[in-house]
Amino acid sequence: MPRPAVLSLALVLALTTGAAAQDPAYTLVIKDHQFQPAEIEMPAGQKIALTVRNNDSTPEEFESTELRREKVVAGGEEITVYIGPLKPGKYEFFGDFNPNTARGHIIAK
Ligand SMILES: [Cu+2]
Repeated sequence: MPRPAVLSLALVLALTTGAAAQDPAYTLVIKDHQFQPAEIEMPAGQKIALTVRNNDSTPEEFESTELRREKVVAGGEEITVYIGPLKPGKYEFFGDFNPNTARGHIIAK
């Protein structure tokens, strides 16, 4: 019966083309309303899982106009943001609740 084989192939394709555990993973930490590190280098042309951990007690919002991402991370919590695949270049991000101090950028190469 061909039907089960077709279904399992479709499942394998779904698992390998989505955001998966093998995506390169990076972590940003927020402390004292600043991002650490303030500069992250990432491979261009790949989907990236970026975890943003907030070690402050107050909420922050990870935001990037260039990456078109905006996500609140509560105090003491963490979020994961999927970005890319990116073209080589520099992408600014900031904390929308503390935009004067919480700033950084991604370098994709
Ligand atoms: Cu915002």
